[in-house]
Amino acid sequence: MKPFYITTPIYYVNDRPHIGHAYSTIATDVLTRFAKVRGRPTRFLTGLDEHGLKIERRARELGKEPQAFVDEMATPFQEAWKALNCQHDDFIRTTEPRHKERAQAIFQRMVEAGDVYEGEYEDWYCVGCESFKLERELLEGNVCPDHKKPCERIKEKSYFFRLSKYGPKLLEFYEAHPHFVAPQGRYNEVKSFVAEGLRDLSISRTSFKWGIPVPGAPEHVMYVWLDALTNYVTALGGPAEPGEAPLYDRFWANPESQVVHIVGKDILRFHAVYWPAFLMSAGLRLPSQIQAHGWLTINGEKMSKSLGNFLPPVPLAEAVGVDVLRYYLMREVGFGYDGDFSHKNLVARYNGELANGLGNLLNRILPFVEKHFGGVIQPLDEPGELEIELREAARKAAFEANRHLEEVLPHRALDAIWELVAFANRYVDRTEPWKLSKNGDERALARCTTAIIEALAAVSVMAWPFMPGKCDLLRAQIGLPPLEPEEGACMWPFEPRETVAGKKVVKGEALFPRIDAKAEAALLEKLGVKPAEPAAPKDEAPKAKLADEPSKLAEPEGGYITFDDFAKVDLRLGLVRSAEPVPKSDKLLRLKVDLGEAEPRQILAGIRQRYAPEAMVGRRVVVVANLAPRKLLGFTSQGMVLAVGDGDAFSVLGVEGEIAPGSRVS
Ligand code: ME8
Repeated sequence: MKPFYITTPIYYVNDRPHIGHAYSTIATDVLTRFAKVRGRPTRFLTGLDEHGLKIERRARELGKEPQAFVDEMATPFQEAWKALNCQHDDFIRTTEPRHKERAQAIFQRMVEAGDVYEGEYEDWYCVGCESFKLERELLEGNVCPDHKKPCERIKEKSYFFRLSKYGPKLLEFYEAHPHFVAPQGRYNEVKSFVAEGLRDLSISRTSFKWGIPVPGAPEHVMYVWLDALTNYVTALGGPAEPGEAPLYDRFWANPESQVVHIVGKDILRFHAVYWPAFLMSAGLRLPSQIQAHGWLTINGEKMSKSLGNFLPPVPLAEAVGVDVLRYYLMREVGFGYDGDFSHKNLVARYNGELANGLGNLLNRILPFVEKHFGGVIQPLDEPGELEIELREAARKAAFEANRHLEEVLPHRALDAIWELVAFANRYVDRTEPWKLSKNGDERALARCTTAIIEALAAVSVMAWPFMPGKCDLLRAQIGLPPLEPEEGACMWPFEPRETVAGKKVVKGEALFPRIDAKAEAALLEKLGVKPAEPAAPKDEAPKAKLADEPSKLAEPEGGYITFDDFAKVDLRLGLVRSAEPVPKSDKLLRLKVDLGEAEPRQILAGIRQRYAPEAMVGRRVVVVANLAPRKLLGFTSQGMVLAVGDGDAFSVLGVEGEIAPGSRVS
């Protein structure tokens, strides 16, 4: 099986870890665990970027020596990943000797390739980005558009890397590797940046000391991005000759190894342009893929210290549960797109998908196994039509979730898994085990309970990369051991199913106890989230019910409608199955929406400016189902998706929880 080497960015230690860092690290952990379940040899690297002007200045501001400062700051990161159950195999710090020596070796290889020359630099530099900036990239007053702070004018002696020479080679490489960067939209941005022509890059600094000395020229320190990027190779013991560094041989030099860098969109250029060029120059292999994810806002706002919404992940995980936080982050945010962390949505998803969806499925079925079969799961030798359908749904979920995880779309994998959960809950509604129990129909009850437990077993494996702790608890309740992936053994539940017959269920505590309004208020208070504004101040609330005093309300513009008028509008819940842009339109998306009918409907929605197609898939939306079809840009739209707002404050109307597609909205 192909080895899998995956990395997070190495984070700057000028501040403590926040939820954005946690998002990258959790995604990386999920993908590693998935590869493990598939039986692949894996290696997960994270670490810290400890050099550079930004860190040096921060240390000095605090009156500390840089080394003492970075040593102190490393601990909260290490503790955070442990608390979030992110099991990295290595944690590299760029101040470690093992990194410094090999980073210098890479620099030396670039020199030997004839790609480094001495010169003098004069340009704008943003310390926040640790990057030189083109004048045309800056806002008025030479302000960095990302950090909103003025750049510094820097003039100093420097070594330069002949980046310009690598432009054509990079373009050729991109052409030959159409999936090198995901998502595609960002890949296109990278390609145009390179196609516009690259300038040589300054790769050393002489005006400060906090960095790795350039080999043979100790008055220079290596540019912090060159230093940092090489961590992906140095942590494996590379560059090295075959046989010298086994990890490097297995995970980097080996052309079979799949090397994936998970990064935020802010640092894509460094990974997709500079890093491959450095590697080409040093004669080393290139990564297989750079996966750029989007940016998280917090309750709709940019995260920043001044807004007081800098969200550290550990207290949050302690309050809501590690697995719940992991699940929420991976489900809520479409990988590759910007997303919002909202405490309210977290609770809503928890109640809808975890408590009512998965937890409830388990609770609905175990008591019957205990009551009728002494807790022993019965064989399912003669599945009926409904059981065959449920098994088919599980098989489909396994294939889809696998495909989405291979394509690094964890949110879509969760959609596929939770469709199985919803399907299994519907199966329970249809088979009505409580009636079978009352009537003493034990044959049918055995079929029903085992069919559900089989589905739960499949979910416990597929959801394990996201929620390892909860999935092991779930497995314990259905008599299965904790999941312990082994190299070489694929455990993904494609086929055959895990044998559950003969195992004994052990009903334990509820996996996901519901959070009611009171508990939610307490949780939000504990997390310091302001309660939502009340709809209207008490003394302005209408004193009597609408039916008692209709005349006191101003009649709406256009007059009242009767209930019968309203009932003419057939509002339905629709589940978006697919979404794609409509060619020649910057407004429209073409959706396939499941309304519980034989075929999903095609609906055109003017939401493209606010929603990426990926972000729509799996959403439950409100659809006007009996609107006369109409043609738009050559496509027939068979309904309308409801939305509210305009500009940035715009949202399609959604529905929480696993309500079945086609349900009437009333
Ligand atoms: O850039 N939403 O380190 P860094 C989502 N040291 N992800 C976020 C985020 C947010 N609001 N904020 C941060 C560096 N991230 C360099 C990297 S790699 C060789 C060197 C995540 O501490 C995201 O992954 O500024 C982003 O790319 C990374 O943290 C930046 O971390």
